[in-house]
Amino acid sequence: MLKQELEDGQASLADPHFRADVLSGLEARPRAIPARWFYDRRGSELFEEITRLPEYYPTRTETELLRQTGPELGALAARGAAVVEFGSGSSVKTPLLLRAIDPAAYVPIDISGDFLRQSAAELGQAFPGLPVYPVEANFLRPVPLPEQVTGMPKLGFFPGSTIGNMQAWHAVNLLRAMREWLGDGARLLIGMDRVKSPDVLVPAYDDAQGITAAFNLNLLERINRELDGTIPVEAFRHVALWNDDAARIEMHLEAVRDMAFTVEGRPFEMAAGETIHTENSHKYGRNGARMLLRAGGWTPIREWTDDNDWFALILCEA
Ligand code: AVJ
Repeated sequence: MLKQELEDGQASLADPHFRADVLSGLEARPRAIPARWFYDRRGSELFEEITRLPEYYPTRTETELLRQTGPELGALAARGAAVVEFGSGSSVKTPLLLRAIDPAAYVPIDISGDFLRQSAAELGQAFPGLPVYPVEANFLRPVPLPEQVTGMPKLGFFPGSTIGNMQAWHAVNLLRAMREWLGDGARLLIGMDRVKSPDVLVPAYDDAQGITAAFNLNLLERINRELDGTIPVEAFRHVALWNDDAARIEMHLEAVRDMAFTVEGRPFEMAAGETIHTENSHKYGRNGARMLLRAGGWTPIREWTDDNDWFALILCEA
């Protein structure tokens, strides 16, 4: 709360993790800054806009899958389950799941307290009888679940292909950690984006309206705002490319001219054509997805995809 207020004012109280990631990321070769720093207030708004773009198929495809599979999911879910969502919840997908499952409790876990409280309050209104226990935590570290849900069977919900942001080793660690927190007998419903033609993938990350470019460039604005940076944002170009060897979309920010700037007083130089790597979005084929889940300690038991096989919703068992 305090930090948010300061972000809106003139003062800057930088998140020490943001500061460390940016400074070490700009010093590294190749330069790289983790994708999680996209999501300040402006970045979250731009991401919302991305999800409505004609080229960005994942959100609408996954939402439609949830709509279609709701009744079947309801039949598969344990009675009296607690739904544990990794991320603070989407205003569209989460209600679809909750309506289908009719759970005994809902536990959203998110790093951003602001978003968490807001979406928890909205869900509480839409589902008056449902106990909501928000947990403000980074789910990349051990998460203590609220004691109110101790005896309940757990259904983890990890939509949006967020797992795609992680390298495979990191994704496996996270899946194993989720299995630990949710316990024996738990289930996990996860959304994973499929490998497909670069003709579909690249425009999804480089849209005609330039919203994804603005989302990427906002990271530089955020650095200037919060870390007292002097980065010439207009001298950077958004780049989205398909890396076939790594089966991922990569986003980069490319310097279009030689430049020098400072961040928190530290000097940096970049030559024309040099890039900062800002995001990986891994895509998985049918077998690769199942292998990743198994490596993470989960057994896939049911899978739903759209007619194009562009996106998969996979239900797993611990
Ligand atoms: C939120 C990580 C799933 O990788 O598709 C969208 C983020 N980046 N456009 C994705 C994103 C650029 C998104 N995830």
